[in-house]
Amino acid sequence: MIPEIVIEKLLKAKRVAVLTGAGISAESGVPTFRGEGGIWNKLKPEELANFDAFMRNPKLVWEWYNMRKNLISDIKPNQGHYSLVELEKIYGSGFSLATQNIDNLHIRAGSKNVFELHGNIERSYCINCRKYYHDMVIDENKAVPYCQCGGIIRPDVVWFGENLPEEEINLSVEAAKQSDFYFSIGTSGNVYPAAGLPGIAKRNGAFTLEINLERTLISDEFDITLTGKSGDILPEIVKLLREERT
Ligand code: BJW
Ligand code: ZN
Repeated sequence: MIPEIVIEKLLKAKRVAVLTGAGISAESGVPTFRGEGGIWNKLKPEELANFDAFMRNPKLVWEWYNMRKNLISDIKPNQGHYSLVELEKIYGSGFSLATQNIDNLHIRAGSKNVFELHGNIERSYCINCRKYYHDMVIDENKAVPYCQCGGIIRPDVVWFGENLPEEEINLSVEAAKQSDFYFSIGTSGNVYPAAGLPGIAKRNGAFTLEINLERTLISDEFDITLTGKSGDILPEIVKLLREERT
């Protein structure tokens, strides 16, 4: 059940900004990091998601990313992703989507104005000469890919202690500040600076809505938290919004 105020605020809104996290892809079959079924209940982030861990054991880290890359290539976006494509059609250039996900599913679903805060698993780069590689096929026997220059190649993702891509985070902060309505979908709110975006939106006057299976560390930043699956709640919101707009 969607509270009436959500649709009222969306009808008035000119600018709608969205933050997504691993939860929006869970219904496509991508495991989340934390919470029920989270990969970090078994694997430790500090052993995989930082540069020192990569340099210590690049083979292990590449195995992890290759495993996830294979998983992602076999799956499809879900109704949550597609509903955000519908919202972009409604709000046009007033819509933007900041995602912490590296799985490319928003782009594959058809979202256009997407800011990838933590990189993209389909890109890699050489840590020596910064040459970029797209959709790199890794030689299973080598396990760790090297550039022509001899440098080691790493996934183009953002690990702990690393800066987020400047343009992406700046545009996401600007979108949060300018938004009339801010959605936070399927993120636990553990990881900054992304987790700070809903608070920025709220302090700048946006109506803020969280969609998650459960309350999170940042639930207090929201006017409303809807508990449930994003793949159920988002299509319902889009349906009600379309009905009211006609
Ligand atoms: C559903 C659902 C369904 C399930 N429907 N919902 C301020 C305070 C404290 C610390 C810091 C701070 N500022 C910076 C830091 C340090 C650090 C940080 O935040 N640490 C905290 C853990 C304490 N941040 C950084 O280091 C960042 N860089 C930075 O700040 O640079 C400046 C700097 C430089 C030098 C030194 C210090 C700072 C970089 C962060 C990079 C995060 N990288 C990762 C890995 C990316 C690559 C990869 O994917 O392999 O990004 S970590 C991992 O967590 C990944 C995710 O994008 C990120 C967030 O996770 P997310 O998306 O929220 O997923 P989950 O699993 O946590 O939650 C899923 C949610 O979905 C759950 O709530 C479920 O309930 C829900 N759910 N199914 C709806 N169907
Ligand atoms: Zn190189």
